[in-house]
Amino acid sequence: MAKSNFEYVRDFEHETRCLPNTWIVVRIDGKGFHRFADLHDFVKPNDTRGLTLMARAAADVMFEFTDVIISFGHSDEFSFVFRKNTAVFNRRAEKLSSLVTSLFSSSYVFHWNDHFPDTKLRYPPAFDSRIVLYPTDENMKDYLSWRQADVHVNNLYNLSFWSLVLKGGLKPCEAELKLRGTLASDKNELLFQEFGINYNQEPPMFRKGTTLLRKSVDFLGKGKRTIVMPYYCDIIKKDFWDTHPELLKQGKAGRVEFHEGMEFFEIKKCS
Ligand code: DGT
Ligand code: MG
Ligand code: MG
Repeated sequence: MAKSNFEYVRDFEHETRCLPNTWIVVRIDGKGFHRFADLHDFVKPNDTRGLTLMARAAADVMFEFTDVIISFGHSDEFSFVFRKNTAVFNRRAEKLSSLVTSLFSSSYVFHWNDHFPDTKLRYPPAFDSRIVLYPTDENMKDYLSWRQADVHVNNLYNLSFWSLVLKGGLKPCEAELKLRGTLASDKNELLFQEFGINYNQEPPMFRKGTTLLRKSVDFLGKGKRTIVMPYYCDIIKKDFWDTHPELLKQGKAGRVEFHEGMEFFEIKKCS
């Protein structure tokens, strides 16, 4: 086929391939979610509806990208870890990052009404994204540990701050001043002494963030299905990786037994 005179402009296109044999992490984060959460009356400091909606959108990303072996999120962010040997889109960074982000954003809007039936979505939310490559298993595990440690630090601070403001009647600047320079133990003590809150009894979803894993489950003889299961557990300790050995082996989805009340996500399409 004859080429047009304009064909040369293709030479200006540039693509970045993620290095082979490295864990690919795509992290998305809500743009201006401080304002978004306020405008949509999110419960402070943690809104279960918003956090579950984030997990729902992340599960859709995992259904589309089956090479994502684990994802982890809290607040307005989610990290997706692609297996080291993934060949999806020839490991093209822009393709991966942009598709994960746009699918996440559209799924967030698609499922909004299920989670906020009484709240009109006031404007289309947006998410940014970045890609980071980790060469060793240890680096990748440390990355996830870093994100989970962040949940702990932020959640303890936010719970203390909002308890002082909403229950203690302090102005935000007074609460900030009171918490300045305090250690984790001081905040635990303050929560318990002033508000009767035992931090360790706060919902695990708030304290530990949400970890999503792909699992294969036999629905009581009705056949095996692949689901995405949320876990609200410690992912820093070795125990987590021992319990889910398929992750580091880059193997197939691990099996779980079905039980009543089990929490999981399945692909949802409009009928
Ligand atoms: P950015 O990411 O630089 O565009 O700015 P933000 O405003 O998204 O800041 P970021 O990502 O550092 O912090 C997340 C914000 O989202 C934080 O201000 C609190 C808000 N947020 C996230 N989840 C919840 C929630 O469950 N409840 C409430 N009230 N706010 C939340
Ligand atoms: Mg943000
Ligand atoms: Mg954030």
